[in-house]
Amino acid sequence: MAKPTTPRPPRAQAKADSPAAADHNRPRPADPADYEATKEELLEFYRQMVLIRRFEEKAGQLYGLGFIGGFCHLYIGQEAVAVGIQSALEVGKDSVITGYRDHGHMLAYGIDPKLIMAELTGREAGISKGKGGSMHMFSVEHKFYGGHGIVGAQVSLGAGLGFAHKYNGDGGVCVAYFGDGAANQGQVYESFNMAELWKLPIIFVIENNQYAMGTSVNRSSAEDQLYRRGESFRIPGIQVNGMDVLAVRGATEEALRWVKAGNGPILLEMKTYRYRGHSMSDPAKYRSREEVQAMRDKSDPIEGVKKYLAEAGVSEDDLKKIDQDIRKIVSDAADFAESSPEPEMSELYTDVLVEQY
Ligand SMILES: Cc1ncc(C[n+]2csc(CCOP(=O)(O)OP(=O)(O)O)c2C)c(N)n1
Ligand SMILES: [Mg+2]
Repeated sequence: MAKPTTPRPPRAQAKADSPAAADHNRPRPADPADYEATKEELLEFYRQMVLIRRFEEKAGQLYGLGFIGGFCHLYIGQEAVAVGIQSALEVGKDSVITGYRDHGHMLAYGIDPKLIMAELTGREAGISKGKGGSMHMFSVEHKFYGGHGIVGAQVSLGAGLGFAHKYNGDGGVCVAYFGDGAANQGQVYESFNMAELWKLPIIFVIENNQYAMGTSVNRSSAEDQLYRRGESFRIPGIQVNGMDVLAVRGATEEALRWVKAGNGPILLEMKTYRYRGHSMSDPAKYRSREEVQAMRDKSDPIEGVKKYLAEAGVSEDDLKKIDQDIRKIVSDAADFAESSPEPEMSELYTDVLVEQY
């Protein structure tokens, strides 16, 4: 039986003098090509993705042992997104903002794993003095603006960061990451409107990991092709294989060209997948083990970059050396995070906003 087609109302015509009518001649971003990485760049992508994976595994263990309290959302499976995008940015010039699944983005911005791990264990040496925890980490020095627990809030704040880049004329671009679930939040669209109207230098990145807590994107989204979500604001969108670091980097290059040419925002939908539950307390009963295993087997981003490395003539032994280095970095970070002191009680009264704005 033929699938019933959705009835459509007649098409509206744009008025001749409306901006929409003038849009016909507007340039479009080019279809991005996969990035052509040098051997050194491939090695660096591998190193960073393995660092994120091992760091997150260790964080999961420390959580299980009771060293980490509160919420903890792991990024395992999504590594190619943060690494592919942020390798194209300039740390300290381009700003990054994301949600609560933020450890990977911090690592990809070169922030010291020790300071991140110590933040997770709530220690004074943590990047937010142990007072932010997993979801609320910042490094203004790196222009990494968190770490946000309110779903979608980072998109509006990101538009503000984009505005600041434009206002200050500092040549920076903001990257605002958010999830497939956050993409259904109202403030996202208010931000899209302002960002396009004011031609803000911002790349909106939807990390479509297929689930918002226990709800799959197809169950929650009337339009599940999320790269199209900017269309009614005339923000172009590109759908990207977020499990392939070279595809991610290639799309980021195109997005940066678009934004830096003064065209305003662009939307990248990264099709990706999280291997772990939503947070450490999620038994993930809403999907089958087979589904997760199939993703790991067929699309793992680290295995993917290994194939590129083999083609570039890099041996297994070279990779083992990197693996060992990373294991040491992560275990040193964990030792530091377990052994450094907790904040003084007086710290409870600092960094508290009391002024009125
Ligand atoms: C405004 C708001 N509503 C609801 C929540 C509860 N909540 C936390 S995470 C989440 C799901 C978000 O999913 P998604 O945007 O896909 O991001 P992911 O966790 O997959 O990275 C929800 C509903 C919240 N933190 N903030
Ligand atoms: Mg999601």
